[in-house]
Amino acid sequence: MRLAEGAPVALAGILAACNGAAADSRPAADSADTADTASEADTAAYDPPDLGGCVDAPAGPVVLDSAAYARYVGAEMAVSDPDGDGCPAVLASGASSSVDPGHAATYLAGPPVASAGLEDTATAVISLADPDDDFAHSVGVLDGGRVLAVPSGDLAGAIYLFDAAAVAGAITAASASAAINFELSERGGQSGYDLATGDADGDGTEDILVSDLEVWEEPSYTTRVWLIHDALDLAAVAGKVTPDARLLERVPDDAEAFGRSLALADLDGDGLDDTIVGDPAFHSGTWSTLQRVFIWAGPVAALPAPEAPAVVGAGSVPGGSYFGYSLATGDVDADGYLDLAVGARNLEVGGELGSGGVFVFHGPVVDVTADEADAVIEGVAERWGGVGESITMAAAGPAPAPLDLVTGGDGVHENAGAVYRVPAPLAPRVNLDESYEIARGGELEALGLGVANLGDVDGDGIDDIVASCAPVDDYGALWFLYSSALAR
Ligand SMILES: [Ca+2]
Ligand SMILES: [Ca+2]
Ligand SMILES: [Ca+2]
Ligand SMILES: [Ca+2]
Repeated sequence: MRLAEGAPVALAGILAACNGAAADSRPAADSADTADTASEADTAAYDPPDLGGCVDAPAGPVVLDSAAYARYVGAEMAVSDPDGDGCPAVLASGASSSVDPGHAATYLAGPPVASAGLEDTATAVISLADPDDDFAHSVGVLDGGRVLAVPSGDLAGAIYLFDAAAVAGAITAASASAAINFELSERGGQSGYDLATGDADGDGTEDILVSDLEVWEEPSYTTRVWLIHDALDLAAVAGKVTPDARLLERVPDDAEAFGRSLALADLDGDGLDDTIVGDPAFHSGTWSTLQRVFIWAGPVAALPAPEAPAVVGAGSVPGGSYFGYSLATGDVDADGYLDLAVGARNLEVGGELGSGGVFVFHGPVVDVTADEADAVIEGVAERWGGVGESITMAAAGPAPAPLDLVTGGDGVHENAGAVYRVPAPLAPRVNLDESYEIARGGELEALGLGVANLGDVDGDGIDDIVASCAPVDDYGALWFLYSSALAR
C-alpha cells in the first residue's frame, strides 16, 4: 500500500510499550491495560504477505527492548549490512547510567520480525566503555561496511574501527583493526558526541567528522569538531595512529554546542561534499541567539584553516529554540540537489515552549536563514514536546521519488514520545498532529530519541524506519516501523 502523497499519513493509533509487545490498538486512555493481549491476538491472526523483502513484517511496530539499564540505546544510530546478506541492520549505541553502570555498548540488531529482547537478538555487541562511563558512544559506517565506534570515558580520544567480518558476537577494543586518535581536550568532555563520514577533502576517499562536546573551560563550555582525513589509509595501519586531524572551530566564550550535529553532504551542488556542523547553542546560561548551522564548502583540504563558512542562520527564530540540534540531508524534492533539514527541538509553537520543529531548505543551500526555509514543520503545541529531537528522510517510492520527512518528538504526549512521518511532497508549512504519527510510546517512554532510515527491508518499495526511546526510569528500546506493517 502506497502512502498517499500530499496527505497526512493515516497511520495514527499505533501503540507499543518499550518493555512490552507491540500493539495496534488506538492510543486511548485505557489502551495500556490491554496492549499485551491485543498484540498477541492480532499478531497470531495476521498472516503477512511475502513482499520480496528481508522481512515479512507483522502488523504494528516490532520492538527490541534492552534488559540492561541502557536508557539511551539508539541515541546514535547507523545502518549497515556487515554480514553482506543484503538486509541492513541497525547499529545502535547505548549508554549506561549511574544507576546501573557498565552497560554502555553498541548493538547490531535487526531487522527483526517479532518483538524480543535486544541483548538476546543482537548479532554483535561492541563494548568500549569503562564501567563508570555515563555516555553513549557515536557510531558510523565507513567504506560501506566497516564500523566506527567512538567511546567516552577511559578510552576516549580514539575512533575504533572494526572490519565488517569482525562485527559479530561480543566485541571489545582488542578486536579493532585500527584505532584512530584525535586530540582530546585535557578536560575531556563528551568525546565522540556525534560522527559523520564523507569525502570532505574531495580526494575520493572517506573522511571522518567527530565532535568533542561539553568541555568545561572557565567560564563556559567549549566544544570542538575534528576533521580526520584519509580515514581508510589510517584504517590500514594496525594499532593506534594519529592522523592529520584538524580543529574546525573552537568557541571559548559563547557557551556554544558546536558539533551537536554533524553531516558531510554536497549542499551547494558542485559535486563535492560539504562539511556541515550544527550549533544549537544550548549551553548558554541565557538563551543564545547564536544558534546556527555552519557549512564549509568542499573541498575542505588539509591545513591552513578553511575560510569562513557559510551559515544557515536562525533568522527570526527566537534564541533558545535549539536551531541546529539535529540535521538530515537528502533530495526531498527530487530535483537532483541535496536538501537540508534542521531540527529546532525547543521551538515555541502555539505559545507552548519547547514544542519543537524542523526547517527544510531546498538545495543548493549556501547562506540562508530559517526565515527563507522552503518548508517549516511545526511540532504539536505541547510544552517540551521536542519535535525535531531526531530527523531522517525516507523514500515513499522508487527513486527519484521525493522523500518523506521523519522526525521524533520524545516529549510529546507527556513524554510518551512519538515518531512523525510527513509525506512527500512537503508543503511549505505543516502543523503536526496525530494524523502524522506513525508510532507513539507508552507512558514516559520518550519514543523518538533517535530515528534512522533502514531502507526498504520489507520490500514494499517504501523506506522503513527504526526509532529509539529513552524511557524515564526504565530501559531503552529500538522500534522497527515497517511501512507495510504500519499501513494496515
Ligand atoms: Ca577524502
Ligand atoms: Ca559541495
Ligand atoms: Ca532537492
Ligand atoms: Ca518498506
